[in-house]
Order: sequence, then C-alpha cells, then structure tokens
Amino acid sequence: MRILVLGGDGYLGWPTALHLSEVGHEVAVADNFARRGYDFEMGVDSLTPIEPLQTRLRAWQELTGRSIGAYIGDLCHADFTYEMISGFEPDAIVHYAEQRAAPYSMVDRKHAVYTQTNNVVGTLNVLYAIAEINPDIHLVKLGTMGEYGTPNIDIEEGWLEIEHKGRRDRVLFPKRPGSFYHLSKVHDSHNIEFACRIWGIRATDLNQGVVYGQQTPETGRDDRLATRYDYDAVFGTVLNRFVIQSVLGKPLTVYGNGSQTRGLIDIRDTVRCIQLACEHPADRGEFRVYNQMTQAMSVQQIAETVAAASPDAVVIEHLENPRVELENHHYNVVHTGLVELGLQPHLLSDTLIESLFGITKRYAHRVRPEALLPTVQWRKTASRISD
Ligand code: NAD
Ligand code: USQ
Repeated sequence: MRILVLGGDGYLGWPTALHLSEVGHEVAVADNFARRGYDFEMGVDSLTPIEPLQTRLRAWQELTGRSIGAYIGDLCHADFTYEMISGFEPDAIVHYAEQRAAPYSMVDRKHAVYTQTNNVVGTLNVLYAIAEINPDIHLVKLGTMGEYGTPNIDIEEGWLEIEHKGRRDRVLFPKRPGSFYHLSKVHDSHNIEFACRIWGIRATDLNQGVVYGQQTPETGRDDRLATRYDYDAVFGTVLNRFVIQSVLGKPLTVYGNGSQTRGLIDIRDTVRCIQLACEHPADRGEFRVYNQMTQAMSVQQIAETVAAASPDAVVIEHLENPRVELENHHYNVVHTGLVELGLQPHLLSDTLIESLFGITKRYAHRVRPEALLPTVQWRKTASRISD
C-alpha cells in the first residue's frame, strides 16, 4: 500500500513510518517540525538525541535500501495539504500531526487557541482533500482515550447503543475530555464522523491511551533512527517520566492521590495497531472507532511498578494535582477491536522498564532537572480586573 504518515517526524510518527516501510509498504512522511519548535519555546529537549529528518531518512535508506519520501509543510495550509495528497496518491493516510500535550494546551489562552486551531483546521483540510481528490483514501486518525474522560459507565469503542423512552439508537459515545487538547480530538472525531456520513469517505479513529517505551525493532537498529523520549512536565508522559525520575534519584511525581486510572500502550503495539488498521480499511462511509490501549493502570500502580523494577530505592511523592481530573472513579474499557484484527499486546513488564532504565542512564546527563516539576495549572486565578 502507499501510506502517508502525517506527523512523521514525531515520537510515534517516525517509528510508525519505519515499521510500515519495513513490512513492505511505500511510505512518505509529512511534518512542519512544530514539535521541535515547542522544545525551543519551552527550553527542553528529548532525552535521546534525535537527528534531523533528512539524516534519519538517509540512515534508513543506507541501512535497508528502502526510501521514505518527505513532505515538509503545515497541514493548516490547504494548498500544501492538497498538493501532497494529490502528488503522493496514498491508499491510506495516518494522521498523527497535531499538538498533543494536554499541559501545553492549558498554558494560557494563546496555547489553547493554537492547539485547537492547529488540530481542528489541519484535520479539516485533510478531510476536504480526501473528499475532493480521492474519497477512497482511508483516513487512520489518532484520537485519544482522554476524549471519553472517566464516565461512571463502561467505555465502548466509540459508539453506544441506547434505549431512551422506548426508542433505540446508536450514538457516538458521550465525551467528557479533561483539557483543551483532549477537546480538540473530540472536535476532530465529530468532524470526521460527519465527513464519513455526508461524503462517504472511510475513516478509523484510534482512541489511543498513554504510550510508553522508546524503542521499536526498527528504531533500535541505529542511533540515527532513535525517536524522541520526553521527560519534562509538559510533553513527558507519565510512565516515561517516572522511569526517568527513578534513574535520576528524584521522587516520582504522582499528582493527587494517584487513583486516577488511564489506558496504556507499548510503543511497539502502537506501530502494529497502525499497520493493522491500514491493512484492514474501514468501509466507504464508515466511521470506525477502536480503543487503542492494552491495559489500564492507576497512576499510583504505575509509580509502584516502576519503583519495584528499579534497582535503587525510589520515593513516591504525592503532589497537589495541577490538573482538574477525577480520582477514585470507575474505569472499564472495551478494547477488543484491534485484538480481533490480530494485535498481540505487549503488556507492561519489568524487562521493558529495565530497557528504559538503560536508555535513560545513557542520556541522563542531558536532563534539565528544572523541567521535571509541573508548572502548568488547570485552575485559573483571576489575572484581570474587569472594567
Ligand atoms: P509528537 O508531537 O511527537 O508528533 C506530532 C508531530 O506532528 C510532530 O512532529 C509535529 O511537528 C507534527 N505536527 C503538528 N502539527 C502539525 C501541522 N499542523 N502540520 C504538520 N505537522 C504537524 O506527538 P506523538 O506523541 O508522536 O503523538 C502523535 C499523535 O498521537 C498525536 O495526534 C497525539 O495526540 C496522539 N497520541 C499520542 C499519545 C502519546 O502518549 N504520545 C497517546 C495517545 C494519542
Ligand atoms: N500524571 C502524574 N504525574 C506526572 C505526570 C502525569 O500523576 O508526573 C498523571 C496525570 O495527572 C494524568 C495521568 O498521569 O492523570 C496521565 O498524564 P500524561 O501526561 O501521561 O497523559 P495525558 O496528559 O493524558 O496525555 C498523554 C499524551 C496525549 C495522549 C494521552 C492519552 O500526551 O497526546 O492523547 O496521553 S490519554 O491519557 O488516554 O488521553
């Protein structure tokens, strides 16, 4: 298949592009390097050094003889998006290219507006381009488990069968997201479902849980193929952060009492899920949703698991929660769709955590300790006196 990976310079997009190329697909990536820009803005960097995209692509070609194409540009520029899609003629488009950090979207008004504009407008441009260039193209879009929030009922895969006053219907599962970033994904899901319904395009929305890990078989072949590994309080995700904190001898920063529970997935399963979704496309007009997670754990359990795997004594610290999120909630998620397509999950193991300890120790000298503590608060304090 010809597969275009939008956001192909990012933490997940890059390993996905390599994996799809490895299994024999014709791949191109697209990126505007916004993610590298957020690093400059926040004064942080990936713990693992990452090469410029052109160096990465050359290294892959040199090692495997396979080439991956590249389109450099912003999805919010419709001309770029249309020209890329008509030029590459993809069978599937994997769409990762969004601002993806909840804390970044909660910094202030400017960051919230940027996040929603970037994510919603970019996705709308992709939807229009598919509908007008070739409605057969399968859109594989990364959503997030956080679209659902933590409702007091079981979470289904995107759709809910309901009976109301004696009548039945199938509706999109109700959403209660926890940040302006997570909200941008809800807006995308609604736009994509609408596009499937009115234009008959085909889409798979993958509501992915928190990803952990840093290596796939492909990125592990050469240092030049490494993907990012974020540890800071804005872009670092919980399990990766706890591993890095434990190696540095810092307390693990559990927000609140730690009973808040999240879906998790190993980065090796992420790339496999994308392959499965691409190779088994949704039908024309179908808005198909899978919950892309393999297990659920509370933040406290994640901290205890990392602490237990660590050879050194680890302190777990409970910080006042900078976010507004439920603790002590119900969390039972259906996630069978991707397993039915053939996913064989890697569940979190000591071996994986130990391999992350190795990577972290190698690059520990690159950590900026001041970036570890959370600074972005969800709650607002009045900063203006109204006139
Ligand atoms: P990332 O920030 O590392 O990668 C996203 C890439 O998209 C970046 O390289 C960025 O430069 C690019 N991009 C952003 N806006 C763009 C635009 N307008 N035009 C072109 N390129 C643009 O993020 P990631 O961790 O790889 O996540 C990828 C996707 O998966 C995101 O949509 C995210 O919401 C979703 N997701 C991530 C996780 C996780 O734990 N990392 C979990 C669930 C879902
Ligand atoms: N948390 C801590 N301590 C920390 C960091 C996080 O207790 O040091 C807690 C948070 O309060 C939250 C949970 O861990 O309850 C997850 O936080 P996170 O930063 O790992 O994940 P989140 O903000 O939800 O975002 C990440 C990705 C995002 C993706 C999402 C999947 O950045 O792109 O969409 O995971 S999900 O959470 O399923 O929506």
